[in-house]
Amino acid sequence: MKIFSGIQPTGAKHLGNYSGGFRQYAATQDQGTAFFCIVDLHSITVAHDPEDLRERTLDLAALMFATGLDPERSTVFVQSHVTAHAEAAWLLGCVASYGELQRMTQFKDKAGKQTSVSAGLFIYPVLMVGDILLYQTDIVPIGDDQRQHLELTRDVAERFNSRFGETFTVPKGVYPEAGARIMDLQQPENKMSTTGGNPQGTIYLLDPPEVVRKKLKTAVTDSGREIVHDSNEKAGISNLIEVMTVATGETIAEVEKRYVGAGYGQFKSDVGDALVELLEPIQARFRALRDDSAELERMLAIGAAKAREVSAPTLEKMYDRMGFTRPKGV
Ligand code: ATP
Ligand code: LTN
Repeated sequence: MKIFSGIQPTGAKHLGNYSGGFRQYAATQDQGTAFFCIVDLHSITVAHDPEDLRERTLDLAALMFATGLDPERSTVFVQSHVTAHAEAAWLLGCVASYGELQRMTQFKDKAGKQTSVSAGLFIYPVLMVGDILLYQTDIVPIGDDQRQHLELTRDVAERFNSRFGETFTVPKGVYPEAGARIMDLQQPENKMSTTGGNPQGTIYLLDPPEVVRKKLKTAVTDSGREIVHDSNEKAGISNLIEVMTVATGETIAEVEKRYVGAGYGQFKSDVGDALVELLEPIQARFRALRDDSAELERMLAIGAAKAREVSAPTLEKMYDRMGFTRPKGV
Protein backbone atom coordinates (compact mmCIF):
# COMPACT_ATOMS: atom_id res chain seq x y z
CA MET A 1 0.00 0.00 0.00
CA LYS A 2 1.27 3.49 -0.91
CA ILE A 3 0.42 6.44 1.32
CA PHE A 4 0.91 10.08 0.29
CA SER A 5 -0.03 13.44 1.77
CA GLY A 6 1.11 17.04 1.50
CA ILE A 7 1.12 19.99 3.86
CA GLN A 8 1.92 23.66 3.22
CA PRO A 9 4.82 25.42 4.95
CA THR A 10 2.76 28.57 5.48
CA GLY A 11 1.58 30.12 8.70
CA ALA A 12 1.59 28.60 12.15
CA LYS A 13 0.21 25.06 12.15
CA HIS A 14 -2.87 24.52 14.27
CA LEU A 15 -4.99 21.83 15.89
CA GLY A 16 -7.05 21.38 12.70
CA ASN A 17 -3.84 20.53 10.84
CA TYR A 18 -2.95 18.11 13.63
CA SER A 19 -6.31 16.39 13.44
CA GLY A 20 -6.71 16.08 9.66
CA GLY A 21 -2.96 16.02 8.95
CA PHE A 22 -0.12 15.19 11.36
CA ARG A 23 -1.81 12.59 13.55
CA GLN A 24 -3.16 10.75 10.51
CA TYR A 25 0.30 10.76 8.91
CA ALA A 26 1.82 9.14 11.98
CA ALA A 27 -1.03 6.59 12.15
CA THR A 28 -0.94 5.60 8.46
CA GLN A 29 2.86 5.31 8.10
CA ASP A 30 2.66 1.77 9.47
CA GLN A 31 0.27 0.60 6.76
CA GLY A 32 2.73 0.59 3.88
CA THR A 33 5.20 2.80 2.01
CA ALA A 34 4.57 6.39 3.08
CA PHE A 35 5.53 9.73 1.52
CA PHE A 36 4.88 13.05 3.25
CA CYS A 37 5.60 16.17 1.27
CA ILE A 38 6.19 19.75 2.41
CA VAL A 39 4.43 21.47 -0.48
CA ASP A 40 6.44 24.69 -0.81
CA LEU A 41 5.37 25.20 -4.44
CA HIS A 42 1.78 25.44 -3.21
CA SER A 43 2.77 28.12 -0.71
CA ILE A 44 3.71 30.72 -3.32
CA THR A 45 0.17 30.80 -4.76
CA VAL A 46 -0.58 33.64 -2.33
CA ALA A 47 1.72 36.58 -1.46
CA HIS A 48 4.66 35.34 0.62
CA ASP A 49 7.91 36.49 2.17
CA PRO A 50 10.93 34.54 0.77
CA GLU A 51 12.90 34.55 4.05
CA ASP A 52 9.84 33.34 5.92
CA LEU A 53 9.28 30.46 3.47
CA ARG A 54 12.77 29.10 4.18
CA GLU A 55 12.25 29.19 7.97
CA ARG A 56 8.75 27.74 7.78
CA THR A 57 9.94 24.84 5.65
CA LEU A 58 12.36 23.72 8.38
CA ASP A 59 9.79 24.45 11.12
CA LEU A 60 7.34 22.18 9.37
CA ALA A 61 9.88 19.39 8.90
CA ALA A 62 10.64 19.52 12.64
CA LEU A 63 6.93 19.46 13.47
CA MET A 64 6.32 16.45 11.24
CA PHE A 65 8.95 14.44 13.09
CA ALA A 66 7.84 15.87 16.47
CA THR A 67 4.27 14.63 15.88
CA GLY A 68 5.40 11.09 15.23
CA LEU A 69 6.75 10.60 11.71
CA ASP A 70 9.62 8.14 11.82
CA PRO A 71 12.33 8.90 9.25
CA GLU A 72 13.15 5.18 9.12
CA ARG A 73 9.64 4.35 7.96
CA SER A 74 8.40 7.47 6.14
CA THR A 75 9.88 9.50 3.33
CA VAL A 76 9.61 13.18 4.30
CA PHE A 77 10.68 15.62 1.58
CA VAL A 78 10.23 19.08 0.09
CA GLN A 79 8.16 19.36 -3.10
CA SER A 80 10.52 21.77 -4.93
CA HIS A 81 13.44 19.35 -4.39
CA VAL A 82 11.78 16.87 -6.74
CA THR A 83 11.27 18.53 -10.12
CA ALA A 84 8.87 15.80 -11.27
CA HIS A 85 6.12 17.62 -9.33
CA ALA A 86 6.30 20.78 -11.44
CA GLU A 87 6.54 18.72 -14.64
CA ALA A 88 3.58 16.51 -13.75
CA ALA A 89 1.53 19.63 -12.97
CA TRP A 90 2.03 20.92 -16.51
CA LEU A 91 1.13 17.62 -18.16
CA LEU A 92 -1.94 17.13 -15.97
CA GLY A 93 -2.99 20.76 -16.38
CA CYS A 94 -3.68 19.82 -19.98
CA VAL A 95 -5.92 16.93 -18.87
CA ALA A 96 -7.91 18.75 -16.15
CA SER A 97 -10.48 21.17 -17.51
CA TYR A 98 -10.92 24.88 -16.92
CA GLY A 99 -14.53 24.25 -15.88
CA GLU A 100 -13.65 21.76 -13.16
CA LEU A 101 -11.01 24.08 -11.68
CA GLN A 102 -13.55 26.91 -11.67
CA ARG A 103 -15.79 24.81 -9.44
CA MET A 104 -13.18 24.37 -6.68
CA THR A 105 -14.64 25.95 -3.55
CA GLN A 106 -11.24 26.53 -1.88
CA PHE A 107 -10.22 28.63 -4.90
CA LYS A 108 -13.45 30.62 -4.74
CA ASP A 109 -13.02 31.22 -0.98
CA LYS A 110 -9.36 32.22 -1.16
CA ALA A 111 -9.75 34.30 -4.35
CA GLY A 112 -12.69 36.17 -2.81
CA LYS A 113 -10.45 37.39 0.02
CA GLN A 114 -7.74 38.92 -2.20
CA THR A 115 -7.47 41.92 -4.45
CA SER A 116 -4.92 40.28 -6.75
CA VAL A 117 -5.39 36.58 -7.52
CA SER A 118 -2.43 34.69 -9.02
CA ALA A 119 -2.88 32.26 -11.91
CA GLY A 120 -1.04 29.77 -9.66
CA LEU A 121 -3.88 29.86 -7.12
CA PHE A 122 -6.26 28.78 -9.87
CA ILE A 123 -4.16 25.86 -11.13
CA TYR A 124 -2.98 24.79 -7.67
CA PRO A 125 -5.31 21.76 -7.47
CA VAL A 126 -3.56 20.33 -10.54
CA LEU A 127 -0.21 20.51 -8.73
CA MET A 128 -1.82 18.53 -5.91
CA VAL A 129 -3.21 15.98 -8.38
CA GLY A 130 0.33 15.43 -9.70
CA ASP A 131 1.80 15.14 -6.18
CA ILE A 132 -0.53 12.26 -5.44
CA LEU A 133 -0.50 10.44 -8.79
CA LEU A 134 3.31 10.45 -9.20
CA TYR A 135 3.60 7.96 -6.32
CA GLN A 136 0.89 5.51 -7.48
CA THR A 137 -0.83 6.39 -4.21
CA ASP A 138 -3.56 4.18 -2.72
CA ILE A 139 -4.55 6.35 0.24
CA VAL A 140 -4.34 10.07 1.04
CA PRO A 141 -4.82 11.06 4.72
CA ILE A 142 -6.39 14.56 4.71
CA GLY A 143 -9.00 16.77 6.37
CA ASP A 144 -12.51 17.32 5.09
CA ASP A 145 -11.60 20.61 3.34
CA GLN A 146 -9.51 18.65 0.81
CA ARG A 147 -12.31 16.30 -0.21
CA GLN A 148 -13.11 18.16 -3.43
CA HIS A 149 -9.43 18.22 -4.47
CA LEU A 150 -9.22 14.47 -3.89
CA GLU A 151 -12.31 13.90 -6.05
CA LEU A 152 -10.64 15.97 -8.78
CA THR A 153 -7.53 13.78 -8.44
CA ARG A 154 -9.60 10.66 -8.97
CA ASP A 155 -11.40 12.18 -12.00
CA VAL A 156 -8.15 13.30 -13.65
CA ALA A 157 -6.51 9.90 -13.00
CA GLU A 158 -9.44 8.06 -14.58
CA ARG A 159 -9.53 10.44 -17.55
CA PHE A 160 -5.79 10.05 -18.17
CA ASN A 161 -6.01 6.26 -17.87
CA SER A 162 -8.87 6.02 -20.34
CA ARG A 163 -7.38 8.51 -22.80
CA PHE A 164 -3.74 7.35 -22.76
CA GLY A 165 -3.82 3.84 -21.25
CA GLU A 166 -3.56 2.55 -17.65
CA THR A 167 -0.96 4.75 -15.95
CA PHE A 168 -2.17 5.76 -12.49
CA THR A 169 -3.59 4.11 -9.39
CA VAL A 170 -6.86 5.88 -8.53
CA PRO A 171 -6.39 7.01 -4.88
CA LYS A 172 -8.83 7.10 -1.95
CA GLY A 173 -9.06 9.84 0.68
CA VAL A 174 -8.80 8.89 4.37
CA TYR A 175 -10.55 11.23 6.82
CA PRO A 176 -10.64 11.07 10.63
CA GLU A 177 -13.89 9.70 12.07
CA ALA A 178 -14.12 12.66 14.45
CA GLY A 179 -12.17 15.88 13.90
CA ALA A 180 -12.16 15.88 10.08
CA ARG A 181 -13.14 19.55 10.27
CA ILE A 182 -12.12 21.29 13.49
CA MET A 183 -13.91 24.61 13.77
CA ASP A 184 -12.72 28.00 15.07
CA LEU A 185 -13.32 28.25 18.85
CA GLN A 186 -14.67 31.79 18.53
CA GLN A 187 -16.66 31.27 15.31
CA PRO A 188 -17.71 27.62 15.23
CA GLU A 189 -19.37 28.17 11.86
CA ASN A 190 -15.89 28.61 10.29
CA LYS A 191 -13.11 26.05 9.96
CA MET A 192 -10.03 26.54 12.14
CA SER A 193 -7.54 27.98 9.66
CA THR A 194 -4.24 29.83 9.36
CA THR A 195 -5.34 31.86 6.42
CA GLY A 196 -8.94 32.70 7.20
CA GLY A 197 -9.21 32.21 10.97
CA ASN A 198 -9.40 34.25 14.10
CA PRO A 199 -6.15 33.87 16.18
CA GLN A 200 -8.14 33.84 19.46
CA GLY A 201 -10.20 30.92 18.19
CA THR A 202 -7.23 29.00 16.76
CA ILE A 203 -5.11 26.64 18.87
CA TYR A 204 -1.60 26.77 17.43
CA LEU A 205 0.48 23.66 18.06
CA LEU A 206 3.24 25.83 19.52
CA ASP A 207 0.96 27.91 21.80
CA PRO A 208 2.25 27.96 25.42
CA PRO A 209 0.05 26.08 27.96
CA GLU A 210 -1.45 29.20 29.54
CA VAL A 211 -2.50 30.49 26.10
CA VAL A 212 -4.14 27.16 25.23
CA ARG A 213 -6.05 27.13 28.54
CA LYS A 214 -7.21 30.73 28.06
CA LYS A 215 -8.40 30.09 24.50
CA LEU A 216 -10.44 27.16 25.78
CA LYS A 217 -11.94 29.13 28.67
CA THR A 218 -13.12 31.86 26.30
CA ALA A 219 -14.38 29.44 23.59
CA VAL A 220 -17.98 30.20 22.60
CA THR A 221 -20.57 27.63 23.62
CA ASP A 222 -24.28 27.38 22.94
CA SER A 223 -27.46 27.85 24.89
CA GLY A 224 -28.51 24.80 26.90
CA ARG A 225 -26.37 22.86 29.35
CA GLU A 226 -25.86 19.36 28.01
CA ILE A 227 -22.58 18.12 26.65
CA VAL A 228 -23.89 16.26 23.62
CA HIS A 229 -22.81 16.24 20.00
CA ASP A 230 -25.24 17.95 17.63
CA SER A 231 -23.50 19.98 14.92
CA ASN A 232 -26.66 21.76 13.81
CA GLU A 233 -28.01 22.87 17.17
CA LYS A 234 -24.82 22.95 19.24
CA ALA A 235 -21.93 23.87 16.95
CA GLY A 236 -19.65 25.17 19.74
CA ILE A 237 -19.99 22.23 22.14
CA SER A 238 -19.91 19.67 19.32
CA ASN A 239 -16.61 21.12 18.18
CA LEU A 240 -15.18 21.01 21.70
CA ILE A 241 -16.24 17.37 22.02
CA GLU A 242 -14.34 16.63 18.80
CA VAL A 243 -11.33 18.57 20.10
CA MET A 244 -11.43 16.37 23.22
CA THR A 245 -11.44 13.21 21.06
CA VAL A 246 -8.38 14.51 19.22
CA ALA A 247 -6.58 15.17 22.51
CA THR A 248 -7.40 11.88 24.26
CA GLY A 249 -8.15 9.39 21.47
CA GLU A 250 -11.65 8.72 22.88
CA THR A 251 -14.77 8.43 20.69
CA ILE A 252 -17.51 11.10 20.71
CA ALA A 253 -19.79 8.73 22.67
CA GLU A 254 -17.09 8.14 25.31
CA VAL A 255 -16.61 11.86 25.86
CA GLU A 256 -20.39 12.46 26.08
CA LYS A 257 -20.70 9.66 28.62
CA ARG A 258 -17.87 11.01 30.77
CA TYR A 259 -19.60 14.42 30.97
CA VAL A 260 -23.22 13.50 31.66
CA GLY A 261 -24.49 16.07 34.19
CA ALA A 262 -21.31 18.19 34.09
CA GLY A 263 -21.29 21.92 33.26
CA TYR A 264 -19.77 23.75 30.30
CA GLY A 265 -17.20 25.52 32.51
CA GLN A 266 -15.71 22.29 33.86
CA PHE A 267 -15.76 20.69 30.40
CA LYS A 268 -13.94 23.61 28.73
CA SER A 269 -11.29 23.64 31.42
CA ASP A 270 -10.77 19.85 31.06
CA VAL A 271 -10.43 20.17 27.27
CA GLY A 272 -7.75 22.81 27.89
CA ASP A 273 -5.86 20.46 30.24
CA ALA A 274 -6.13 17.54 27.81
CA LEU A 275 -4.73 19.70 25.00
CA VAL A 276 -1.82 20.88 27.11
CA GLU A 277 -1.04 17.25 27.87
CA LEU A 278 -1.09 16.45 24.14
CA LEU A 279 0.95 19.46 23.06
CA GLU A 280 3.69 19.71 25.69
CA PRO A 281 5.70 16.66 24.57
CA ILE A 282 5.25 17.64 20.90
CA GLN A 283 6.62 21.11 21.67
CA ALA A 284 9.61 19.69 23.54
CA ARG A 285 10.49 17.36 20.64
CA PHE A 286 9.95 20.22 18.17
CA ARG A 287 12.43 22.48 20.00
CA ALA A 288 15.10 19.78 20.10
CA LEU A 289 14.73 18.96 16.39
CA ARG A 290 14.50 22.59 15.28
CA ASP A 291 17.75 23.44 17.07
CA ASP A 292 19.68 21.39 14.54
CA SER A 293 18.86 22.84 11.11
CA ALA A 294 21.76 21.01 9.45
CA GLU A 295 20.39 17.64 10.57
CA LEU A 296 16.89 18.53 9.33
CA GLU A 297 18.33 19.55 5.96
CA ARG A 298 20.21 16.26 5.78
CA MET A 299 17.04 14.28 6.49
CA LEU A 300 15.14 16.22 3.82
CA ALA A 301 17.91 15.59 1.28
CA ILE A 302 17.65 11.84 1.94
CA GLY A 303 13.86 12.09 1.55
CA ALA A 304 14.19 13.96 -1.76
CA ALA A 305 16.57 11.34 -3.18
CA LYS A 306 14.08 8.57 -2.35
CA ALA A 307 11.11 10.57 -3.72
CA ARG A 308 12.97 11.26 -6.99
CA GLU A 309 13.71 7.59 -7.43
CA VAL A 310 10.12 6.50 -6.79
CA SER A 311 8.37 9.22 -8.85
CA ALA A 312 10.69 9.09 -11.92
CA PRO A 313 9.23 5.96 -13.57
CA THR A 314 5.67 7.34 -13.37
CA LEU A 315 6.73 10.66 -14.88
CA GLU A 316 8.52 8.80 -17.70
CA LYS A 317 5.41 6.73 -18.30
CA MET A 318 3.31 9.92 -18.49
CA TYR A 319 5.62 11.46 -21.11
CA ASP A 320 5.71 8.23 -23.04
CA ARG A 321 1.93 7.64 -23.04
CA MET A 322 1.31 11.25 -24.08
CA GLY A 323 3.59 10.79 -27.11
CA PHE A 324 6.66 12.79 -26.17
CA THR A 325 10.10 11.95 -27.58
CA ARG A 326 12.73 11.57 -24.84
CA PRO A 327 16.44 12.42 -25.05
CA LYS A 328 18.36 9.25 -25.89
CA GLY A 329 21.93 8.03 -26.24
CA VAL A 330 23.92 11.07 -25.07
P1 ATP B 1 -5.30 26.45 6.56
O1 ATP B 1 -6.77 26.44 6.30
O2 ATP B 1 -4.98 26.52 8.00
O3 ATP B 1 -4.60 27.54 5.77
P2 ATP B 1 -4.72 24.44 4.72
O4 ATP B 1 -5.79 23.43 4.57
O5 ATP B 1 -4.74 25.52 3.70
O6 ATP B 1 -4.72 25.04 6.15
P3 ATP B 1 -2.36 22.73 5.14
O7 ATP B 1 -1.67 23.26 6.34
O8 ATP B 1 -1.52 22.31 4.02
O9 ATP B 1 -3.30 23.83 4.53
O10 ATP B 1 -3.29 21.51 5.58
C1 ATP B 1 -2.71 20.32 6.10
C2 ATP B 1 -3.79 19.33 6.44
O11 ATP B 1 -4.61 19.85 7.47
C3 ATP B 1 -4.72 19.02 5.26
O12 ATP B 1 -4.89 17.64 5.16
C4 ATP B 1 -6.02 19.69 5.64
O13 ATP B 1 -7.14 19.01 5.14
C5 ATP B 1 -5.98 19.61 7.15
N1 ATP B 1 -6.79 20.65 7.82
C6 ATP B 1 -6.68 21.99 7.66
N2 ATP B 1 -7.57 22.62 8.45
C7 ATP B 1 -8.26 21.66 9.12
C8 ATP B 1 -9.32 21.67 10.09
N3 ATP B 1 -9.83 22.82 10.53
N4 ATP B 1 -9.78 20.48 10.55
C9 ATP B 1 -9.26 19.30 10.12
N5 ATP B 1 -8.27 19.22 9.21
C10 ATP B 1 -7.77 20.38 8.70
N1 LTN C 1 -3.84 21.31 -0.98
C1 LTN C 1 -3.51 20.80 0.31
C2 LTN C 1 -2.03 20.49 0.45
C3 LTN C 1 -1.58 19.46 -0.52
C4 LTN C 1 -1.84 18.04 -0.47
C5 LTN C 1 -1.16 17.49 -1.59
C6 LTN C 1 -2.58 17.22 0.40
C7 LTN C 1 -0.80 19.67 -1.61
N2 LTN C 1 -0.52 18.50 -2.26
C8 LTN C 1 -1.21 16.10 -1.84
C9 LTN C 1 -2.62 15.84 0.13
C10 LTN C 1 -1.95 15.31 -0.98
C11 LTN C 1 -3.92 21.84 1.37
O1 LTN C 1 -4.07 22.98 1.09
N3 LTN C 1 -4.05 21.41 2.58
